[in-house]
Amino acid sequence: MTTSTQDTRPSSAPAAVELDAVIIGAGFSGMYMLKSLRDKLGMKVKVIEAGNGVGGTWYWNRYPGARCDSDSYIYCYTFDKNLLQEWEWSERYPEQDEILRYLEHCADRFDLKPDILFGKRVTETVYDEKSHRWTVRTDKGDAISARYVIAAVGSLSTLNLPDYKGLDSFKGRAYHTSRWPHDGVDFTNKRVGVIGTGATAVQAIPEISQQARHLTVFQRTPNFCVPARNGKVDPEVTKARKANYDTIVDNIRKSFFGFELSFIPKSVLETTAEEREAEFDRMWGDGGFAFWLANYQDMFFNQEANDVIADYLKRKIRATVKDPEVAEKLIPKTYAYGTKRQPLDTNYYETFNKPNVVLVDASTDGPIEEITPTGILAGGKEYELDIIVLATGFDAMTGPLKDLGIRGRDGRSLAQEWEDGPQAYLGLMVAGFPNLFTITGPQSPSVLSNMPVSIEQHVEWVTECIDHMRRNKLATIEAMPQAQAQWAAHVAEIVNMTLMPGANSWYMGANIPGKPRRFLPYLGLEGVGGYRRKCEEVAAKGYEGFALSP
Ligand code: NA7
Repeated sequence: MTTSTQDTRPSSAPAAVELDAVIIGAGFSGMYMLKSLRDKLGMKVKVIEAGNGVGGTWYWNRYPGARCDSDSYIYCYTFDKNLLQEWEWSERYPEQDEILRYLEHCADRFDLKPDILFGKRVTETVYDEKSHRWTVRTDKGDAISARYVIAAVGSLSTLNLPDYKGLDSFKGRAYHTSRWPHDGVDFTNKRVGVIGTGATAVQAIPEISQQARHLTVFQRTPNFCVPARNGKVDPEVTKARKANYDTIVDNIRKSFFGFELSFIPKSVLETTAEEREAEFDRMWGDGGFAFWLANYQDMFFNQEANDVIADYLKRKIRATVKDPEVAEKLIPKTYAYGTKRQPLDTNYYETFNKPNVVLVDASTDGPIEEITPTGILAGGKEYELDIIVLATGFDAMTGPLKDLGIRGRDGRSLAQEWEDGPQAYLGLMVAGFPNLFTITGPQSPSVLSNMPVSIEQHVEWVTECIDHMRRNKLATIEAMPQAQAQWAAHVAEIVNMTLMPGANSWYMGANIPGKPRRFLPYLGLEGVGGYRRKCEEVAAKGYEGFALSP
């Protein structure tokens, strides 16, 4: 590879470096995409990465308590059998720094770093119809021309920074959880405010409360939390898993959500109180996503069934939180269980029993009105703070793609095309944007699955597709508008059979003011397994629904 990474010419008109493909992002997906295109297909490829290291999500999200909510033995690459055997995870759920170490190890093992341009943010991604090539420009003045662009930018990487009045006037320190200082934050003796109670805050709050002098939690919507039950994994279990990895990998690929989990195949309404209580106790005791993703099969479809399951969780909150008023504030009342992302907790509810922790709930105490030089004003009361932690989440799924300045045929902007919500055939390609692939993009299972499973599936599908193009001397592949519209209708039809649209979740785009209310990922009736089969069928039928041109 000879591409210069040090182009110092002015950003106005640099001569574009010619490559076969550009990958944007060096997280789980971008790293595997690079390995596949470069090593399997022998293509000239570079990755452009905004961070100064690999890791994506795990490079940026360094807040206290940051760890994965998927079990470590399946939160990893599965394409390399030796790697699966050799790597040892220290706990059931890997912590941020351990996952980052793993990804660093993979980058070195597969010699990826020489082909990654670090510390450069993509500002423009523009298609030229005459040459059938894309030009990708960065904030550092690079210009790369390539036949293919693969956006591997992650689904949760564009942060949601609420536009609070007075945020700039705050005299203490304020940090968003996904832009955490690399040398950490010292909370000793500090009065800390955490805004948000999503999956991130649920991990961070118990950790911060151990160090801070005082912690105020500003909650807009409470969540149903389930214990993670992290800890060391029995070495015998690990040994058995390693001996059985082929079957495990096959299982998760064919599964509903990319885990070794499946729904209980009956209605909760057909059970006796004793029977279901025993099942709930079992799932609660196991910890992890089982309560959410392997509960009774009607949980996502039937409000009455959902109420029965939610009641168990409400009882758990009331039994754990000593102050009944605080417990009531922590109990969700406005949406069905499971329709917002399930946070996994370690002592989250117990934290509210601590004398140094206060909960300020938007609906009962009043919402945040503004940030003052000395704290947060909410419900007419000022809470004095030294540090504010914004655990306010992301402009999920579409945000990272809209940030790339993508312009396709006729100069059409992807951001404008998606003004009323995203449309993408199979969540992989968008009509009018030839040779541009989106790994775990909107309208694919993506965030509704164990991410590495969906990432590997997309990377492998894209690699095969590009291989097909090259072998058949084809210049462009592009989603057909009709196939795309049918897919969007299918995505909507399925989700409308569930309770999911009723929640103000980031899945629905409801966390971002002005964002259209659309369900962003794809919840297939047969999960990631069925979706994988569909993608394979499309390819086997000569890329049905795509236009391929010589
Ligand atoms: P989430 O799940 O979007 O949580 C963000 C939290 O911040 C949530 O409680 C929000 O309340 C709250 N929030 C967002 N904007 C505001 C404003 N303007 N005022 C007050 N409160 C606000 O993000 P996370 O980082 O926790 O998790 C994201 C995903 O990362 C997670 O699901 C995993 O997949 C990994 P809301 O519920 O919207 O009312």
